[in-house]
This record gives sequence, C-alpha cells and structure tokens, in this order.
Amino acid sequence: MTDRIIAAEVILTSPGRNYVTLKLQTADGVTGYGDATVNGRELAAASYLRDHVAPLLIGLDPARIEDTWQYLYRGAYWRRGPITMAAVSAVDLALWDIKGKVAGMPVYQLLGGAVRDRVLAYTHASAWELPELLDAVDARRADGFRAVRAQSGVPGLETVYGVHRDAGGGYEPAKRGAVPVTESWDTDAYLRHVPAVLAAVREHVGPDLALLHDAHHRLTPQQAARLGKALEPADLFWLEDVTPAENQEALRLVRQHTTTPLAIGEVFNSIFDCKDLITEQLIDYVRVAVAHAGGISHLRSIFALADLYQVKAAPHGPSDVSPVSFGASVHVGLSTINFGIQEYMGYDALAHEVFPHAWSFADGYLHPGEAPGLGVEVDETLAAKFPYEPAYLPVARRLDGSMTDW
Ligand code: CS2
Ligand code: MG
Repeated sequence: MTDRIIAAEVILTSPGRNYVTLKLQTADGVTGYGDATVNGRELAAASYLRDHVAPLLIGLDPARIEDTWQYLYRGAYWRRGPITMAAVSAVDLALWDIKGKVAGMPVYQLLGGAVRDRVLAYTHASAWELPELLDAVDARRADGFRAVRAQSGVPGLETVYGVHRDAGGGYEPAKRGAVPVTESWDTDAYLRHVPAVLAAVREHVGPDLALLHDAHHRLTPQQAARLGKALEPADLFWLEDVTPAENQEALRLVRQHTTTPLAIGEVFNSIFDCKDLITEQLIDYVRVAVAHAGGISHLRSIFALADLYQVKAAPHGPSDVSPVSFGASVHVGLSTINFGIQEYMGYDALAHEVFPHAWSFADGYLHPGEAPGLGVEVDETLAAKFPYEPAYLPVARRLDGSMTDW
C-alpha cells in the first residue's frame, strides 16, 4: 500500500502564460502533479485548492482515487462550476500520476491499455487575410499536421476570435494586464465572410486535410444552422461552439438544418452540461478537458456515455491548460475507443522547459510516452523564476456597445 498523502501545495508559474499546478507528496516519497489552470481566473483556482482542498487531502490514502473524487464533489455541497471542478480535476490527475508511479506504469496502461497506436492531433492556422491564412495552413501541414483549424479576419472588423491582425499567425488571446481588453463584434459581417474563406482553404488544400473552424459561442441557433449549411461544401471535420450551448435544446434546430459535424464543450465542467447534447445526438464531438471537467475519472464517465450515442471525444487542448493535463489527455486518448482527435495548440518553449514531459508529437499524431504516471514533471527552480502575472481573455461588445459572448 502507498503511504498517506503528507503534503499538498500549489505551484503558480507563468512560463509564457499562467499555470496552476497541484503537487501532492506521499510519505514514501512519491510525487503527483495535477493541473487546475482556469484562464484568467488562476488565483481563484489556486485559492480553492490551497485553502479548501489541500487540508482535506493530508492523511488520505492516495490509492483511493474514486473515493477522493466523490468526497471532493459531494462533500463540498456547492458542487460543479469551473473553479470547483478544476480543483477536483487537479487532485484526480495528481492521484492518477501517483498510482502510475507506484505501479511503474504509464497511466494509459491503468486505463485498460492502448486501443490505438497514436492519437490524432489538430492545430491552429490563423491569419487576417486569405493568402496569409493559406500560407499558415501550408506551414502547419509541413509541420506534419493532418488536421488544421482555420480562422481568418473579417472585413470591417478590427478584431476577431482566433486571429491577431498583425501577429504573423501567433495566437494567444489572454493579454497581460489588470483588466480585460474590450473587442468589438458583428455576427452578420462574420457570417457573410467565413463560408468563402473556408471554401478557398478547401480548394487550396484538396480533399485530404481535415479542416476545422471555431465560431466561439457567438451565434444564435438560427445563425448557427445557416452557417453549418453554408459550410457543407467545405467538408469540415467540425464546426465548433456555434452557440454558447447552455441551452442544450437549442442545438436541435441547428442539427435539423445541417450535416456539418458539430463540436461543443470546452467550457463544460460536468456530465450534466452535455448530457442532453449527447443522449439526443445533437453533437458529434464532445470537447470537455481533463483540467476542467473533473479529471481523468469524470472524463471517462462522459466519454463512456458519449460512446453509447456514437459521439466522439475531442478534448480542448489550448496552451492555457498546462502540459500536465495535456499529457493526461493523451493518456485518455490512447486508451479510449471513441476518442476522435486531440487539439494541440502548442506551448511556449519556456513551458516545455518548466514542464519536462514524456508525451510527444510526430507526423500528425501524439503519444503519451512510457514514463510511469502521467509522465510530466515540474522544474520548480525554473518555475519560480516566472511568477504569476495578471492576464485576461478579452471581452466583446457588439457595434452598438452591448456586451456579447467573446
Ligand atoms: C479555444 C480556445 O482552443 C479552442 O478551441 O476556443 O482558444 C479558448 O478561447 C481558450 O482556451 C480560452 O481560454
Ligand atoms: Mg474552441
């Protein structure tokens, strides 16, 4: 039996961007890491862990992953929500990490072993104008990617989700500063422009490359239905987050009007957020992340439900979840039969150094590696050189000045 948990601490570091890492230690010297990064709300997740969760963990048996999950979820009374669930996720990941290290096995082996040899990945190509976007797609293809998300600017707008007007393809939406930047948004201009952009990208790349696009929660169900229909000739792998989807029933209308595959779920944090989307087969891919939806344990429940309805798993993988939870997601991908694709936005070189990892990317696919546990460590000396800095995602207002979804 593994000894009890004797220490639980939170590491806040900012190698390029902010990350919240939970570090658990057992009496016999095993260390487990988990990720609780919530972009723009890092301090709240860190406090939840440090002030409300860490004291509960001391003295617990780290082998009891499921019991600890239930204790934190049911025991809080105030269940669900992004901060609570990020904290539960971090504990869950750290306990799976410890279990793997104690067993001397990579976590994917503990999840039943590999059901595939490697995990398909997609990345981002972004540019304001079409010629630069085509170059960016070609460059991602040259990097080995077989699936690319394409985002472009919109004439008449100054800002658009997923694109920096003058930042040569690089995309990091969270800006350093004490308050969020305000962007403006016009859905009609976007809807008039984007079908032609994706048609041109498809024509440029030919039939083989998987193309994706993210509408980032900005459309009404009716607008979403129109867009899905208009994008059918571009043969998308998926159209993501067409509506905010808190209103799960709204997707029925979208579904009735288009065969473009739909992906939703990066902001969801429990099975209840996507239950109706899955059981009514209103989406094709569910995007919940191990860092935000209860860790490996809860993702397995969500994906098992999804499998009954032929909905595939496609976890969120932006640079704002740390390499710890990214690695965990790849372990889940290798061992889950209905896994569809893993987003791999990539990391700042510094983040790779602060979080040395066994997971790797080659030829369009990811592999979690064979290191025991999650296979991601933390260089704490280096991490300490990059303290937390306030940074926020933008907010968006319509042209008339009213708030809308970013
Ligand atoms: C996104 C993210 O990766 C995606 O699909 O929608 O870029 C998202 O905007 C950020 O992760 C927010 O923190
Ligand atoms: Mg998205």
